[in-house]
Amino acid sequence: MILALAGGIGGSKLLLGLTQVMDPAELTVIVNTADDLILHGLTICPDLDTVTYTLAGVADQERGWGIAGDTFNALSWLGRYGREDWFHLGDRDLATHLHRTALLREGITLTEATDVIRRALSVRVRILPMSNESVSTIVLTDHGPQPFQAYLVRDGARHAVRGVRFEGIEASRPAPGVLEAIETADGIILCPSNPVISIGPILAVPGIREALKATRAPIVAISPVVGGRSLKGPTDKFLAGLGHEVSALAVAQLYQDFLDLFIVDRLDADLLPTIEALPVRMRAAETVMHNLERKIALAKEALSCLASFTT
Ligand code: FO1
Repeated sequence: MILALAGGIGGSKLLLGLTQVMDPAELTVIVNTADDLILHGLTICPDLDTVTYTLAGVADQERGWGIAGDTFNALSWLGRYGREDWFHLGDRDLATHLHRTALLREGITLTEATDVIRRALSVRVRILPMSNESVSTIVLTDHGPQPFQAYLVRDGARHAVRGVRFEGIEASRPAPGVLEAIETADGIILCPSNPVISIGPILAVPGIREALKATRAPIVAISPVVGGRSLKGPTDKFLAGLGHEVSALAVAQLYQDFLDLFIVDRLDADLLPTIEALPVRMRAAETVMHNLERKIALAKEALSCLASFTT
């Protein structure tokens, strides 16, 4: 069993590659839920949905989020009613949020609702939210604290980041199956997701980081930073805002207490002595996943790194 930890867009690309080179039924993914929001009375889980839609083959590949070919008629009517319309919920996507919200109101947990949705979309990968308790990323900016999606989407990530807070994290518990998956995995992969606001909240759920330190499974991470820049999304802003250097090395340092091997892009191959001094083994590979071939190649690389610990 291979376990992956993922945020939304970057994580999904690697997960798609993994499903092409291994049995999807032997893959479990723990997904960040601290980006979740309640809007129009609906529980919206962007990272869970991005992972599920990608693995179901219905994701909008261009944008990275939402459903391919979706329309936005309901959203434009919400706008006419004076409701917030900055978060672009497509008509089909809205059906997912209506369904999930109804399931939660009927009394099932987020873990169960996630499973119902992924099965309905014929996804064979087991998808686990990091926690059933609500955790919300609050971005501390030079314009005051902002909920994550307001900072990113409504305000276009234009305010300087000074820090982050994960509201509700102390009272959260790993969702059922999460600690067992870490304990029993044959190998663990940290996807190239934002280390601060995608992987960070997963690691901050009480018990998860400790379980990663204790597991016998080898742990491999892939850098989301290439040549000192994040390819997509605001990883660079968050690293810099929290006082870290924007480099693959800084990402390796955030994981060094449990990490066995770090995959960096070939552009960062010169980091070898510094990363291996942490001490974390390092491999350089093509990490930019422009197309399906690249996703598959990187997935194979990650699996071969994991296999190197058992042979
Ligand atoms: N990202 C945007 O940049 N603009 C949007 O309007 C937007 C809407 C949206 C709707 C549903 C969904 O599942 C994701 C959506 N995202 C949107 C992506 C999301 O804000 C972030 O990419 C993730 O939360 C970061 O992992």
